[in-house]
Amino acid sequence: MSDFNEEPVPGSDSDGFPVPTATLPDPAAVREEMLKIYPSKTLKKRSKQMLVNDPSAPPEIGANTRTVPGIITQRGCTYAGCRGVVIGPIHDILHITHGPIGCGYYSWLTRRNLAQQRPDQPINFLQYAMSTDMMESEIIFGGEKKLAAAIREAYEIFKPKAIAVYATCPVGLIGDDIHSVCREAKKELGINVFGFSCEGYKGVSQSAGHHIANNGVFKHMVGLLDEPDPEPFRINVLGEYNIGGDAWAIDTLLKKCGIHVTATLSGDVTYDQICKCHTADLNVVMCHRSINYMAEMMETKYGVPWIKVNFIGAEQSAKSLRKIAAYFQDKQLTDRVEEVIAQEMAELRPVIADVKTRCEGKTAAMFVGGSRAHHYQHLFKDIGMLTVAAGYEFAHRDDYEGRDVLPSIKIDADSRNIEELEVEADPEKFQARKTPEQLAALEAGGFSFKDYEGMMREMRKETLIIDDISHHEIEKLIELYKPDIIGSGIKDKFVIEKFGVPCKQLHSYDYGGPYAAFTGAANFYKEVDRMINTKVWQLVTPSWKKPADPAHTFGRGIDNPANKAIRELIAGQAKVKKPAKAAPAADAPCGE
Ligand code: CFM
Repeated sequence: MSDFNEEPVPGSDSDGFPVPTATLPDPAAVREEMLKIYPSKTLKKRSKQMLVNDPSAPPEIGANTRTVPGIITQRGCTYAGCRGVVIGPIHDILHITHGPIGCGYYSWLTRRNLAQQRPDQPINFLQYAMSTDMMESEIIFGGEKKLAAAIREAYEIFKPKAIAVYATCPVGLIGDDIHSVCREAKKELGINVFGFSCEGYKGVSQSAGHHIANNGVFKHMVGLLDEPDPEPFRINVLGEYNIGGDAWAIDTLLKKCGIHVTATLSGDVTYDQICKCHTADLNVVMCHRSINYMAEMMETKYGVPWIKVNFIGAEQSAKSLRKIAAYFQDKQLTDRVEEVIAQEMAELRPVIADVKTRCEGKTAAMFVGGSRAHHYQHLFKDIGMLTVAAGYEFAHRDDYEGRDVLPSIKIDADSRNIEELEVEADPEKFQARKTPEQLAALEAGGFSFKDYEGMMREMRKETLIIDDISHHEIEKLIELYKPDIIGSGIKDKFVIEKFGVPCKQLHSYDYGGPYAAFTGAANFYKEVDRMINTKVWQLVTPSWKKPADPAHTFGRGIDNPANKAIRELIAGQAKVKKPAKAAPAADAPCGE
C-alpha cells in the first residue's frame, strides 16, 4: 500500500494509469489527420514535433526549433522568459524595461508571481511597471541617454538595493549598449545595476530568455553575501515562481518538516536571499526547463548539488519530501517527514475519494510551457483522470526524453546565439557538501543527482505528444479525443471553451491556486471537479453548429451575400463599378 492508494488501484491499468471510460481514438490516426492539411515543408517539420509515446524508449522529438509562421503558437518571446519569468518575481529590486511601452505594459502583473510584504521584507515593487518608453527619436538617435536618466529617476524615487535593465527588440536592432549604461549607473549610484540583452527575437521562444536570465542572476547576484542562514537543512527551491501562491504552499510544507528554504528562485524572493543562496546545502529543482543552467553553475562554482523534485500532485509531493530527507541522512528529519506525509495524506484522502466519484475515468489534455504539461499529469492521475495528449510550448528534448539525451542534442544557430558561461570552482567559496563516499552511498541506494527523466517516461504508452501545438491541431484534438478538460493558456482558452470543453489555465491558474503541495492539490481536485461537472458546458453550442442566420453575414467570407461584387469580379463577370456613397448599415458585419 502506498500513502495514496490501496493496491491494486481500482480503475487503473497494469502500469498504474487510470482507465478512461470513453473509448480513445488511435493516436497515430489522429496525428495523420492533424498533419494532412499542411503543405510539404510544414508537414515535414510538424511531423517531427508530433509523436506517439513509448515510455520504454522515448522517440526523438523535434523541440526548441523555430515556430512555423502562421500556426498560431502559444509561445512567448525571449524578453518574456527573462524579465517576465525568471527575474521579474524578485520583488525588492527595480525592473526597468528599455524599449517601447508595449513590452513594459505586457509584463505588468500578467504573470501571477505573487509576493507579500512582511515585517522582514517590507518592500514590494512588483505592482510597478517601469519602462523607458522609447519613441521614434530614440529609435533614430539612440536611447542610452534616456535609459541613464530613467535609472537615475527610478533610483531617486525608490532607493532600491539593485536595478535590473531589460533590452527589447528595437534596443538590439539600433545597438544601444545597455551594459555600459548600467556600469556607469552602478558607479554613480553605488548600488548594483545590471542589464540583460534579452531582446525578444534572441531565441525561438522564452526559453532563450531563461538562459540569459540564469546567466545574469548568476553573474550579478549569487555569491555576494556569504553569511549562511542559521537553520539546519538549508535548501534552495529552484524553478518555483509562486504562481497563485505555490511557493508559499511548498514553503509551509517544508517548514512543517523542519527543512529551511534559503531562497526560492525566484518566487517571493528578495535580492539578499538570492545573493546568499550559494550557502545552502542543496538545490531542489521544480521547473527543470527554466533553471537547470543555474543548478549546474552553482554546483560547479560552489559545490551545491541538485536534485529534481516535483511538488505538484500528492504522491509526487510525498516522494519529493522523502528524497530531500534522504539527502540529509538524518533520522530525526526522516521521521518528521513521514509524520507530516501521514498527516497531510489523512486530510487529503477524503477529498480525493469524494472528487473521484465524479472525475474518475475522465480525460485531460495539456499544452503548457516547459514543465507543467508534465507535472500536472500527476494531479489528474491522483483523481483517476488520464492525460491522453500533452506537449510543451518551448521545452527542449531533455524535458521530453530525459537528460540522458543531452549529449545527442544538436546545437543549432539559434541556441548558439545564447552565451554559455564558463564556470569554474571558486577557489575560496567552493565547498563540497558531501564526501565522495557519502555521494557514492546515496547513489548506491538509488538516489539520483542532477537527473530528470522527462515527460515521456512518465506517460502512458500511446499518448499523443505534440510540441508547440497549433490552433488547427487543438481543434482536431478536441474533435477526435473529446477530452473532458484541457490545461492550457490564455491564447487558446476561449477557443477551447467555445467548443464546450472547460479550459484550466495552467500558467496563471485563472484566479485560483495554489496547486502545489498537499494543500494545493486539494484546491486543484475540487476546482477540476467543478469545472468538468458543471452543466454549463451542455448549454454551449459552437456557432458553426447552429443553422446559419441569414441576417448575420459575418464570417462567411466569399460566400457572404455582401461579397457578391467581389465574387463576380473574381469570376471575371463584373464591370468595375464605383461604390455607392455610403454602405448600407444592414451590411455591416455583426461583429462590429
Ligand atoms: Fe517553468 Fe514556469 Fe513552466 Fe516556465 Fe512559463 Fe510559468 Fe509555464 Mo507560463 S518557468 S517552464 S516560462 S514552470 S510562465 S511558472 S506557467 S509557460 S510551464
